[in-house]
Amino acid sequence: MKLTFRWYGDKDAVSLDKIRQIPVISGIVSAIDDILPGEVWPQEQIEAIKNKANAHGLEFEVVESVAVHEDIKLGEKSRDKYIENYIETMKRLSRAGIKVICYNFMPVFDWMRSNLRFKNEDGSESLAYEHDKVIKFNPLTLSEDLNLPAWDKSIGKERMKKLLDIYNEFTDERYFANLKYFLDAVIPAAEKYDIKMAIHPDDPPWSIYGLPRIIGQERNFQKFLDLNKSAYNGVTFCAGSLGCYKNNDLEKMIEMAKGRIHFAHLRNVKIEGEKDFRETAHPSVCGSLDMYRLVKKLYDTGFDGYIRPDHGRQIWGESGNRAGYGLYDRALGAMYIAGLIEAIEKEAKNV
Ligand code: DNO
Repeated sequence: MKLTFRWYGDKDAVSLDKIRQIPVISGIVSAIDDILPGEVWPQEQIEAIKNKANAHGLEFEVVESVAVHEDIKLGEKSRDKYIENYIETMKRLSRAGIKVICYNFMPVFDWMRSNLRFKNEDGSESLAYEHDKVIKFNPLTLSEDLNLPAWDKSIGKERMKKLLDIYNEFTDERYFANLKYFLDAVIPAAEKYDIKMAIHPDDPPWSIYGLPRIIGQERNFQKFLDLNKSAYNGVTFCAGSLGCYKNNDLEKMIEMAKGRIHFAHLRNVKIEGEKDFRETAHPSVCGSLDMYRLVKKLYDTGFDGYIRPDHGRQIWGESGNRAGYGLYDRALGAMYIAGLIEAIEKEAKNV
């Protein structure tokens, strides 16, 4: 297993100089900043990220994310052109040595929270989700109030309204069919270029504003894996996204996706209601998930891919970073995960 760390490029308050000082981090997970979904990634910009990482003794083998253009999700005629662009980007990424692409198929919004500064008892701050609050937000003006990295801020109000109207007519089946169309087109390219595709679960894995959000509940998990049975059609095992839904049995889901998990995001959440949760520090004792058992299950099922710590709390007065992506708490998370891995590996090998 390789422990990695997300880096948001030159504008990231968490610089590569800092990341390289976290022990046992082998590489960064990154993407070209500010590129619009659907555009072909310029080779020089891909190489530039790689060169910067390498100059700091870090690898660049995982991209998070290559965004899927909305027309592909909608199943518009223009999707073929965007799929072609996607495949060209994959080809260029493979030239730079990229092994895994993390992407998602969430309509319109990426991940969602209701509070970016939930005050914990110890004075730290967490990202939190309360469903009643989220559904009261006006989705048309949401990105003015909430600044979540990964949201496409180029969608104006009018387009947003249109999208919401169109998606409200969608059934999950139709959305699955559009995902299958995308997978059947890109997975042969993934095989050719030896790049593993790792879909990120919807976060949280339930519908909001009537949008189809189909990835992340156990009942749909096998269905996703069966859409295209290539081992290159895999998942990002995001413990926090999957773990905030109380009906998910995470260890069972690891078993289901054996050999198809190409990337893991490990973080803990505290489930506080049917559809309410708060992000916590990484250790098991802090949240609802047993992180030891998850890492152990990953190890026992032969997972040998990339892991990264996920969102951190805001601690020690850190400021100026993207929501969830400060340095301190993620570095603590990385060390905790590194400890779990060392113990599990040594115990298994009896050393
Ligand atoms: C949130 C991230 C997501 C993720 C994308 C992958 O912190 O985990 O934004 O990068 O959904 O496409």
